[in-house]
Amino acid sequence: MEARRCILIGAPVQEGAGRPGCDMGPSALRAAGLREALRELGFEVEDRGNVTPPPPPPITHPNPAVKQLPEVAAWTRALAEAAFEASGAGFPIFLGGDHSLSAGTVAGVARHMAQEGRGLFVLWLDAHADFHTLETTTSGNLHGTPLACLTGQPGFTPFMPELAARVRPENVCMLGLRSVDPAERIALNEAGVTVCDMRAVDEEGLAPLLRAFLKRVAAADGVLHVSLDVDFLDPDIAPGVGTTVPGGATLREAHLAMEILHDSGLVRSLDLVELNPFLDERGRTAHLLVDLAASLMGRRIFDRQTRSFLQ
Ligand code: NNH
Ligand code: MN
Ligand code: MN
Ligand code: MN
Repeated sequence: MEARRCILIGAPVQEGAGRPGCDMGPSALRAAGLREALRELGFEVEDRGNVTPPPPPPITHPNPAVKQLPEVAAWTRALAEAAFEASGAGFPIFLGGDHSLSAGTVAGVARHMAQEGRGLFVLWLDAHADFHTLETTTSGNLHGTPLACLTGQPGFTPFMPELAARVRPENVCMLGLRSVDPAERIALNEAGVTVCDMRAVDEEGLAPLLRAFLKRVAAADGVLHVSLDVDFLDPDIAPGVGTTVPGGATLREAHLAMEILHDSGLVRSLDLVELNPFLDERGRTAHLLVDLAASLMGRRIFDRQTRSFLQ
């Protein structure tokens, strides 16, 4: 991969969320200056525009709660292909769109990394676990299912596209968790995912929790995909999301996570998901996401290694 090339891929998916508006996410992130922020950091930026899904396949699921499965399946197929291609050409940033899109993006990145013989690890920054299967979801909103799909939990075949590469549950770390449904609790007790809920963040601090996970990624010679759900952040600083949960990450916790991730050198791809510009306040949440992406890609005030201010 060309280390200094960022590839922007718009994924205006809203069929997985409970309320409309996430389809405007990619536009809002562009309007908030994502491309310019990355250029300032010295990246070449290639914006591939928005992905268009194929026609939805004629599928229905026995769980009557499930909403818009054909549409989400179509998005997943298209995004897995786009992500596979982009991860061979640079550092892809996927502009959501609701979180159901990650079933496609992460699968595509995992397929590329498998070809390179690198195991893919995933950091899931989210208030929610997104660990429902098609059988267990009660809201029927498929943005509550992508992590279960990606890690090969039962029942997604033959409804969702067959994934070329799965992510091992042991390679997943959830950070920021504070809303987990009963069926997700049961599944997570079996799965072997690393869980850092907000209590762990409060008591132990975000930095040591994240560093422990990054140490495992490095020890396995793995690479990392970061999936950032807006509701990871506290709603006081990030109102532009449909599923606010109080008690989220602060501004500095979120930036610190991004700065530590940058310094690790392990991150190869990023999802920015669940931004709903219809619910935002004058672009505030979109700007915050751009700033967080910039921190992840290397923006800082003072370089601690060289003890100097960067130009
Ligand atoms: N667990 C809930 C559900 O399945 C909420 C999922 N909503 C999210 N996930 N925003 O990140 O409906
Ligand atoms: Mn590569
Ligand atoms: Mn989510
Ligand atoms: Mn969430």
